[in-house]
Amino acid sequence: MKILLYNPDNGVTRNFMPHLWMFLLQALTPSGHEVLLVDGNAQPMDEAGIAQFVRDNNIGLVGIGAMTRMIAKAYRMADAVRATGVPVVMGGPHVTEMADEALGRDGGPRHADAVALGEADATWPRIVEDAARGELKDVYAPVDAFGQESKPSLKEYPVIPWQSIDLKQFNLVPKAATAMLQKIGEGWGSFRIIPVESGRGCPYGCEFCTVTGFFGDSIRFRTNESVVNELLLLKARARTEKGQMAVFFIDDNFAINVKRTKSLLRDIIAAGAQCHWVAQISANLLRDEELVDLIAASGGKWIFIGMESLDPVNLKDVNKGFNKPSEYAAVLERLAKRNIYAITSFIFGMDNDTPGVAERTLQQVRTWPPGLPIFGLLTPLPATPLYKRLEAAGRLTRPRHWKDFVPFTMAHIPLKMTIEEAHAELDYGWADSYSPEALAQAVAALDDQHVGDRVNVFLARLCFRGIYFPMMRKSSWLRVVLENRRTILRLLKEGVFRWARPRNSASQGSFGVAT
Ligand code: B12
Ligand code: SF4
Repeated sequence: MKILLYNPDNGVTRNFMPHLWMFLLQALTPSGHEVLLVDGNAQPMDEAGIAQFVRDNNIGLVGIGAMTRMIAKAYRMADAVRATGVPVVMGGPHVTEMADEALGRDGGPRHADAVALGEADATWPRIVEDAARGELKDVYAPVDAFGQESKPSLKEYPVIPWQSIDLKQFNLVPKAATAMLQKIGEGWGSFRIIPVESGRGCPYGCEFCTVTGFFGDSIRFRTNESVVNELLLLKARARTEKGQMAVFFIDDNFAINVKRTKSLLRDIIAAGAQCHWVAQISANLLRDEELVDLIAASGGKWIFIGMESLDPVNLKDVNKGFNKPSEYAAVLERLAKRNIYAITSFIFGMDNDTPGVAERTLQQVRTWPPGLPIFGLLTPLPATPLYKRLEAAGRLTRPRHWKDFVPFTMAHIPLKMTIEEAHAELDYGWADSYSPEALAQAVAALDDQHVGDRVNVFLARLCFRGIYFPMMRKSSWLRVVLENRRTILRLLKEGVFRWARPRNSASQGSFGVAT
């Protein structure tokens, strides 16, 4: 049987990174079946397009995974596939919480023939075999022989065959430039950010977050050896292709067990598996100097920190009181000293927020080493404690907000400002942080750094701008390039000048494979 795994696009920007679930399920598919992958963010498709693809490729089963944000599109695509007579199985965080919605048991239309609840590592092979026999069940739940929920230990993690997977759709280097860029240095013919997980689960239980409910509060880790081998495989592929790759450790909190993280990073270094990587780590765990040293030595370049708010009252409200805004600056300095940059994430529209919160936040951000500030709105995702609290208080204005999804639009009324005021704060945060002037300042603030590091920060800012400002078309990119031409020219001039004087340092400026 031929299987298509499909991830819908998010409608705002092309994702910079593919989704791990597709590769994982592909690796867990029983032999004898062929799996094709389509990520809508890299390979846009509409309803007619997916129906045609399914017919042209003689697909026998379609698996669709989606976050809440993409679920409306996912349902439309599922409907189009089912109309061709091919069954659809859906999985991921949204349908796990809203299985009745996907199965049409809540009074609405049915979108999926089957739903995989929770982690599907163990149920996927069963789903495939049932589908091949034409005996799909409605619901697949990961349970043990006694009917108790069971979670994969990750000690037996599948080997994802990165050396042979078709990754063309995920190359961030434009096709036209590939041949030329392959010849530069170790080669830049391809550049991909690859998702790798080293563990699952987070015990912190922040009120707005799906993770603790979905993956559980017990944390499970892969063996160091299996992670190291995966990095070596990825590095080997990049080398063979005369290209570059970076890794996104998608663990919710990569240093949740600091001792384990240090041991993994030491093993990465010992095996020569260093590569440039990104990970999410909460600020409280970055107090440890030795950990930060190891992050730098193993290739860590960007750390995503869920700061959420500078207001301790807000943080306490959402059960994130372990975040201490008073230590944010020190944490960022600690990273910056080692040429590691931070992606600092903030949420506006929290219950103690008042108009002006964006500027108050930015006043602090401007005093920090340059990084990537990003902003969102407090969003009641299904089944989270936040959703339940707001629902009980009668504060949800659009209880099924995902069905008529509008990006960056609140679904409840904050306590101390209106929804419109919260939207205006969000807009201000993005516009101020990603204007050509702000980008130029971020680059200038790193004047003492290698040009590669500054190019890294600049390119990352250009990409992150697309989280909020739609960047689906080439013309949008062209406009942004034009707006930022002065900074681009400055970096280009400096790059050419430095070409003649390559640095001898151990740290690498580019965001590619450290060799
Ligand atoms: C990496 C990541 C991202 C990446 C992008 C995704 C990518 N390219 O990988 C980035 C950083 C860009 C991102 C952004 C966002 N993210 Co995010 N992200 C994650 C993260 C940390 C890891 C995802 C992952 O790979 N997990 C590991 C894999 C193995 O797990 P999985 O995807 O759940 O898949 C398993 C099962 O769900 C199931 N499954 C999944 N799909 C399917 C499909 C089928 C057919 C089947 C059978 C099974 C199945 O099987 C898999 C194996 O067990 C998760 C949290 C988490 N730990 O999952 C949040 C998470 C998915 N993100 C979340 C959110 C909210 C966002 C944002 C909306 C945040 C924001 N406010 O802007 C944005 C929106 C993105 C966009 N614009 O498209 C939420 C989603 C909650 C929800 N109900 O939708 C999560 C769960 C985190 C949270 N705080 O709650 N994210
Ligand atoms: S620390 Fe991050 S992953 Fe853990 S519960 Fe809080 S927001 Fe979710």
